[in-house]
Amino acid sequence: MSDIQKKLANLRAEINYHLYRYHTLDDPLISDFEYDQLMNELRRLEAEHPDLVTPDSPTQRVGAEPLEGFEKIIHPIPMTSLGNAFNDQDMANWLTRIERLLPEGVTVADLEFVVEPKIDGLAVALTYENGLLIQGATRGNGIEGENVTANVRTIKNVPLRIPTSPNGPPAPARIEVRGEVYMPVADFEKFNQQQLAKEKKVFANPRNAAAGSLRQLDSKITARRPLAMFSYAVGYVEGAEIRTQKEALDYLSALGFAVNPDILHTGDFQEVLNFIHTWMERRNQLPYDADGTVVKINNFNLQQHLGVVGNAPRWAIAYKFPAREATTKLWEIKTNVGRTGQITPYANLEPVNIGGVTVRQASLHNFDDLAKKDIREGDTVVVKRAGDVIPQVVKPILDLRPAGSQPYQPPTRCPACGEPAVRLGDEVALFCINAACPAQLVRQIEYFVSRGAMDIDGFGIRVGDQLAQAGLVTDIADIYFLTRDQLLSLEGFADKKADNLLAAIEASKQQPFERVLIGLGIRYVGGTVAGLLVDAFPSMEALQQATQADLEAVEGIGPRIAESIVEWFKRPANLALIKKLGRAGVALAAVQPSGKAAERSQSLAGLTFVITGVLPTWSRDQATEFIRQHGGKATGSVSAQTDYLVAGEKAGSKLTKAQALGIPILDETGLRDLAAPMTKT
Ligand code: JCF
Repeated sequence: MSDIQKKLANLRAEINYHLYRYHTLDDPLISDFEYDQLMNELRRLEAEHPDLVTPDSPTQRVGAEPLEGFEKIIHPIPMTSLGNAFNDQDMANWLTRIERLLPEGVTVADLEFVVEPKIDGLAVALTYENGLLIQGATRGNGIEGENVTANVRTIKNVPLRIPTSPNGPPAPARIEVRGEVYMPVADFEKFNQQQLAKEKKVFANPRNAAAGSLRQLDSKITARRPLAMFSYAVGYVEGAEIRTQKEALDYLSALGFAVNPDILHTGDFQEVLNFIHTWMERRNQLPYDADGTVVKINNFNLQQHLGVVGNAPRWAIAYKFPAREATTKLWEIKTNVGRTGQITPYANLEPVNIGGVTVRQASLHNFDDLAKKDIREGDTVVVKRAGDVIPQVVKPILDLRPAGSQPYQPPTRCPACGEPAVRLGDEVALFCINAACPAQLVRQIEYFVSRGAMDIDGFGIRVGDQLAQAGLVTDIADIYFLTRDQLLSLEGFADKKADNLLAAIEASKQQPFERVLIGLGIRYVGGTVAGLLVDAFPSMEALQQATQADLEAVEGIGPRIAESIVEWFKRPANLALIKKLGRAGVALAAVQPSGKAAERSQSLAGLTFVITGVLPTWSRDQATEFIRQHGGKATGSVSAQTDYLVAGEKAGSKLTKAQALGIPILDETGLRDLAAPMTKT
C-alpha cells in the first residue's frame, strides 16, 4: 500500500467509526462540525486520487447511477418466513409440539428462548467478504430476492466494512447478515409531511415507506430516505463459531451492526409471555412499527434438530399483535363543523373490527387530502387505527371500485346552518363564517367549559347542545346569565342537577384570566400561548391594545399567532362578548401572586419540562399552567435541554426519546412534589 492509500484507509475507518457511534450507538464522540471536516478531507483526497476510491468509502453512501431493473439473487440458504400465533394458547401449543420433538434427555425445562419485537419492514440479507459489504438482497419470496446492493449501501447504520470499531472482533472470511430494513415512525411521519407539502406521494405506513424506498432503481433517491436496519440473524458464517441465537446477536452487535436493544433472553416461558404482553401494550412507545414479537429457541443444535416445515421453522414463531389496519366499505362521506367554523369530512363505514375495536366512522382529514387520494362513496378503503387516535381512512382500493362511481364533491354550504361554505385565504380547509351557526356555538361552549379552559363540572356537550337548541345560550357568555327555572325547563334537569350546574358555573368565575383567554378559542391560543400572553399583557384591555409588533416581541409568539390575535380583537362581535363576560364577573385580568403563593411560584424556576400522554387529573394545559405558575417552562419537544419529562398514560415517542437521552421522568404526583415538596402531607 502506498502512503496515500494508507492515509485514505485510516481516514475511512475513522469516519466509518464515527458514523457507527452516531447512527448505531446513538452516542457520537465528535461534533457534526468535526465530522464534516473529516468528510471534507476525505472528499478532497479522493478527488485528487479518483482511482483510489473504494466501495467502503463513506463518500459512496450517496447512491449510484440508476439501474434498468434489479438483478435476481438466489439465496444460498432460503430466507424462511414464520408461523403465527395470535394468543397465549397458540404459544402453549407451539411449545407442546416442540416438546414432543425434543431429542432424548432434553426437556422443556432446558429450553432457552430469545424474544424480540418483530419489526414491520422489509427483510434483507447482506453478504460481507473479508469484512467488505459485497451484496445486499431483499428476501423476495424467500428463495429468490432482488439485488439492492447500491440501495443498502446508502443506509446509514449499515456498515460498509466490518468490524466497525477498532475493538471489535476480526471480520470473518464470509458472513451473511439478515435483518429488517425499516423507517422509524418519527421519520416516517416527517417524511410524509414533506411529501404532502411537495404534493408528492405519501405512504400508508412505515412498512410501505421502507419497501418503496429500498426498491428504488435510483439509489440516490434511497439515500435521501430515512432508512435504518436492525440485524437479527446470521444466515451463514465462515471463520467464526456461533452456537446460539443470543451469541449471534452479541456477535452481530460486536461487529458493528445495529441490534434491537429490546431483546429478551430467558429460560422462563412465562417471562416470554409477559414480555410479549408488555410490548403489545407499549407498542406505541416503540420508535419503530412492530407487528408482533418473534420467539426463537436459543440453541442452534436444537434449532437444527427441530427443523423446518414448509417454509417456516419449527424453532421460531411470530406472536402477532392485533391488526391496526383493515379494509371495509365506505358508505358515505359526511361533514362536521368545528368550533372555528372549519368544515371537515369524515366517513361512515361498514362496521369493521380493527384490533378488537369496532370502527364505524373514520376521519378523512380535509377536502384537499380527500381529493388527492380520490376517495369516493362506495369505495372499499383501508382504515387505520393507531393507538388512541381517531381512526383514519388511508386510501381507496382502486381495483375494487364499483363501476360508475363519481369523485366526491365538497359541500358548497355549511351542513349545520346552510350558509355558504368558503375558503379563507390560502387555507386548505372550508369554513362556515356564519357567526350564528348553531354547530359552531355548541363546539364553542364545549371548548369554553372544558377541563383545559373554564373547567365547569357537569357541563358536557349534551348540555351545550340542549342550551343552544332551546335558544337559552347564543354565545358563551350567556351561560353566566342562566337561571334555575331555565335549566329546569330542559329535559333531564331536576332540582339537584340544576343547582349543581349553577354552582359549577358560579365557581368558574374564580378561574384565572389565563383560563378565560384559553376558553375564547382564539386560533393558536392554547395553554402555552395563553401563558405567554398573560405574562406580557396581564389584562384583556392590554391584550386588546397590543399591536402585531407588540405581540411578536414576546418570545414564543410568531407572526401567525400574532395575526390571529389581532384579527380576533378586530371583530365587533368578539368585543361585545368580552364586555358581556366582564359583566358576568369573569376574570379579565391576571391577579399578581402575593405572599406565600409568590414564594412558592419560583420553585421550578430555570427548569424546562415536556408533558406527554394522558395525566390522571390534569389536562395538558393545566399541567403547563402549573409549571408556569411555579416559574418553570413547558415546551413541546424533548431535547438535551429538557430537564424533566412529565409522562401520563399512553405516552409515546417522547417518552422513548426521553429515556434514550436519560432525562428523568415524572408522573403528575412527581411534578407536584417537585414544585411544592413542603406541602406534601
Ligand atoms: O423483525 C422481524 N421482522 C423478524 C423477522 C425478526 C426475526 O428474528 C425473524 C424474522 C423472520 C424470520 N426471524 C426469522 C427466522
